[in-house]
Amino acid sequence: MDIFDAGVGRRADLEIELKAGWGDDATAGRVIAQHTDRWLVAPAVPGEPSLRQARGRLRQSQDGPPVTGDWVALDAEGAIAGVLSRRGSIVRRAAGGDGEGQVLATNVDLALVVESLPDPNVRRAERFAAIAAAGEVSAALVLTKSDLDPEGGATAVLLGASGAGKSTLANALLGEDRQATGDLRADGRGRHTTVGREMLALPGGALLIDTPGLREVGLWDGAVSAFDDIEAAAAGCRFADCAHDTEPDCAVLETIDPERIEAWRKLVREERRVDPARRT
Ligand SMILES: Nc1nc2c(ncn2[C@@H]2O[C@H](COP(=O)(O)OP(=O)(O)OP(=O)(O)O)[C@@H](O)[C@H]2O)c(=O)[nH]1
Ligand SMILES: [Mg+2]
Ligand SMILES: [Zn+2]
Repeated sequence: MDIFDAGVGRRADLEIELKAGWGDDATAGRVIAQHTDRWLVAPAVPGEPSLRQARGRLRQSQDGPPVTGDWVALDAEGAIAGVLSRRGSIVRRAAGGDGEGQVLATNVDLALVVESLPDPNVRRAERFAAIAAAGEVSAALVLTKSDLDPEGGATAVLLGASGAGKSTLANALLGEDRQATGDLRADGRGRHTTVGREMLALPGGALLIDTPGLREVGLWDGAVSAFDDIEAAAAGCRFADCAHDTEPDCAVLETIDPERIEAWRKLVREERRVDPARRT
């Protein structure tokens, strides 16, 4: 087995939970495969995974045996002594439906739900996404086999600040270094390397437009429509010209997250700077 760096998925408080639960002699490992009564465990530092056994009581515990993705505590003899708390699990209701769930994977941050073109099954994708959501895992939909879809080939556009890495990403998707990319300045920001807007044909059939980064996010009419919840809430304010600032009975202040209000204010200020006549 090759060296496997389980530390990539390591979380900050791992050691604290490990020592508190299993003592100073315990070490952490991550289950990277399950076999019957044996688990392939990678150490929390880069190293070679090895097959481990689990202590008997663990095999009967109510969380069930360790599963792929689990962080486990290894005791002084190198056996799995316990399973650390799970964050983000994909749980399938066991066949037969006796209510017991089967944990398919755990400690996952993102579920990639895969459907194939040209006929993705939307209902099924929704069920997979719901399973992910139930386990507190974010989900993204991946559509494969775009080559089989006569209507594949969407046109995408890269937007972002200069130096964000748009052209680097375009080159990665192209599979060749077509777009010039900028040297990183000491402050980590780019220097307006891309000067025109250019459409590129990606190997998968999609089109991608690379654009020069904007020094400040460009301002456009209607950007505030991304904040229509604020506009909707404003209908409930006592004063028709409420600035949602210090006014009494302000429905915006009462119902909208202050950080969101601040983001909206910032955008409105910027729109005014561009078009002083605008009073949204
Ligand atoms: N460390 C690191 N650097 C990256 C990554 N992606 C891009 N860069 C670097 O960021 C710098 C700017 O990348 P570009 O792709 O030219 O950025 P851009 O968004 O196209 O910039 P403009 O064309 O000026 O709008 C280059 O030095 C890249 O090598 C990344 O994932 N990691
Ligand atoms: Mg660029
Ligand atoms: Zn108000």
